[in-house]
Amino acid sequence: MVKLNLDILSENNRLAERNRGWFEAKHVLALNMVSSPGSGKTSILESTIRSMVETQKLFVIEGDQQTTRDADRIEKSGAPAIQINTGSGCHLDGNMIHLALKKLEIPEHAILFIENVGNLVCPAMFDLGEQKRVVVISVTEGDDKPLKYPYMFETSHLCIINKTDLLPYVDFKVETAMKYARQINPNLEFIMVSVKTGEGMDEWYEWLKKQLQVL
Ligand SMILES: Nc1nc2c(ncn2[C@@H]2O[C@H](COP(=O)(O)OP(=O)(O)O)[C@@H](O)[C@H]2O)c(=O)[nH]1
Ligand SMILES: [Mg+2]
Repeated sequence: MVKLNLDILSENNRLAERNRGWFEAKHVLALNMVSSPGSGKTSILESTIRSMVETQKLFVIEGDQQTTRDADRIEKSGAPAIQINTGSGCHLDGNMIHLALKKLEIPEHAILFIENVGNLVCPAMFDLGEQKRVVVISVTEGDDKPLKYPYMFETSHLCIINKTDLLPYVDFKVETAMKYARQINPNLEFIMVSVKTGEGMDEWYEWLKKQLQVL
């Protein structure tokens, strides 16, 4: 059983490296957006697309178990999107991204957002070849999530804390969440946002621009 798990992951890692080479050759910034269901990944992407699409080439791969709802939302906001339905699967993998890349026809210097299946466990195990992993948590989820799902926070580069407009109504201590996450990953960056009010979104756009500069 252990051997089988290792084999699945090593095959995925091989395919992820192939994707990473493809992104590097085309100077494409690929971001793997991970979170529990409902933390606001699609909402963040919709706002980002509306704000940046005039000046930046943006593409989205949407992962969900069923439906094309998120890809439809993304397309409405103005960027090409492809939906991958994983069925009973709880994460995207390197081969799914490889197949989606063939269909999307992404030009050089684009940003590719990959919205993973909402789940703080399985997607952490599967490298997709992305340059950066962005974990989104929302203030309604509780500030102990970094302790309960450490591998996701350990493997992420940026943590977006969303729905700050709801902070007055919930028992979520931003400092506590950050402290727990830093215990696991001292290099993790944080941006606090509210998609609803727009607070913090400029900082996120600046972070994206900074990543493009170092490609
Ligand atoms: N109050 C509030 N609600 C939000 C915010 N961002 C997203 N939502 C809501 O949270 C729900 C889930 O958002 P969605 O983007 O579908 O999350 P996803 O499952 O991570 O893609 C939707 O009802 C959104 O309108 C926010 O900043 N503040
Ligand atoms: Mg979504």
